[in-house]
Amino acid sequence: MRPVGPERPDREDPAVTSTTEPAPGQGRGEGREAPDEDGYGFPRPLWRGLARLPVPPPFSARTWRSPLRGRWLTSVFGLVLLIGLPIVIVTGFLSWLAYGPQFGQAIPADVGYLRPPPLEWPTSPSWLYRLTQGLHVGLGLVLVPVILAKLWSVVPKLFAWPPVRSPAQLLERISLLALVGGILFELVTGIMNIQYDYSFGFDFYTAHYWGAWVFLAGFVTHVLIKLPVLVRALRAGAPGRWLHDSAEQTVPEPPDDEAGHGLVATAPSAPTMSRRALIGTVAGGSALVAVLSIGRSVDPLRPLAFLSPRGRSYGTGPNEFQVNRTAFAAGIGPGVGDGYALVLTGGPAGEVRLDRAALAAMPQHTAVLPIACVEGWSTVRTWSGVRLRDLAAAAGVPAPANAFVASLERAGPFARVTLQGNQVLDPDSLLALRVGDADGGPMADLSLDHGFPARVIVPALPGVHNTKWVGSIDFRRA
Ligand SMILES: Nc1nc2c(c(=O)[nH]1)N[C@H]1C(S)=C(S)[C@@H](COP(=O)(O)O)O[C@H]1N2
Ligand SMILES: [Mo]
Repeated sequence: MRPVGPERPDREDPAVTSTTEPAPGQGRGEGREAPDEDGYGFPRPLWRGLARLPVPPPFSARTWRSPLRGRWLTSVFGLVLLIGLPIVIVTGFLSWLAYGPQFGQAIPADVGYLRPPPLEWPTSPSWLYRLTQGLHVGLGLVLVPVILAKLWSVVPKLFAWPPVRSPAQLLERISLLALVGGILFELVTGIMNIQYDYSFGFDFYTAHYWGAWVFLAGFVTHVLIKLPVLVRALRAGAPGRWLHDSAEQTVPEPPDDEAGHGLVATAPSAPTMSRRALIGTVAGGSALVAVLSIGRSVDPLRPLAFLSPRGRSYGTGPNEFQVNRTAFAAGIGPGVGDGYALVLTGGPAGEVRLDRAALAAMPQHTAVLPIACVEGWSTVRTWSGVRLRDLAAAAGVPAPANAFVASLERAGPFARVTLQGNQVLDPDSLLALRVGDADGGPMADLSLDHGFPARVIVPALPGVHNTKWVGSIDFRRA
């Protein structure tokens, strides 16, 4: 191991070696930069004056001594996030769109000018929402170690002194507030939501939606400013032979051009870990999160889903799959089937009532469809029941513009839904009465927890809108 003393960085660093060492107690920045390349803008005397102030750690450049930090390392993590985060962002906004903003049922409902273009959420492919929302939650979780590593790699900049060096840089630093604050807020609220922890006391959907715009603004600004830096750093290549260097052989990156304000330590300590080990640890963390999360969406791997909330309800037999809101929680008792009759309205003849025998006597259709919750879990089941379009015809509205479905559940935010016309008319859209596994196993009546006597199941529809314990459907013309 090479001894690397704080007062004698053993590398060619013109910014340090060409000037005198700061006396003890003197602030960072003092005398470190070549006079005309210090990056100070208007009003220059102010920033230079600030730079001369003695500052304590962590604002002193000597606080941050990891020899691994530098533009190359930050750019490696940055590249992963540059590819991954746009997928998380886009799938997040798609989830908002999939909730049906045209019916005011996206959350938040009123988004003013930030209203994405109206879009009829498709019913095909049936796994569309399963994919987009699985990516949103799954990739969001997998990127957590990378985000933490990226933040670690740039933390000296958080404490750069002076905090600002020009008006343009002030704007950049404000965008960093949106970037870092935004991503941490989105991660914390998103993770709490999939853990069913609502202790933050505000509406999750609303906060997560607006937080996403704040983050997006910071992200776009940051990419515009930093993309050239990232490309240059990656082109320049890694210091040393990063894949082969041991900790002892690991050398610091060449100094950044922002002497005293950059990522490379001005007084690096001896390496305790190689770059390969650091990147491998972060990748391993992401892989571990992936392994512990995949069971949320892949049924045979469900026992691996250690990151899912424990102690959630499951059914038995053909009904053995995740229960989001139990019948008990929804105030639905075992007597719900007694005297049950589905009420259809909207047609010229007025109300049509169908009891269970009448529903069972109609043509039964079977479809293998996923149920995919906004919280990221999903499962594929075989469902059978009456086509929604057959019910529309029975009500006397064969081509409805949309349909309003109401559950027997009284309260509850998800006790009702408006379905688009294409969602009512898809041949696989069902009022399901029975369910089985995805592989053609035996079928059984829906359990009480899964929506007995009847529930909605529509291809590509967010899980939340597959209403359980359906009491009535109103088919609406234009
Ligand atoms: N009436 C009613 N239907 C509901 C809900 C509800 O709270 N009330 N929850 C929805 C949500 S959020 C999901 S993900 C699915 C889950 O269906 P499952 O519990 O049968 O798996 O049901 C949906 N249907
Ligand atoms: Mo859900």
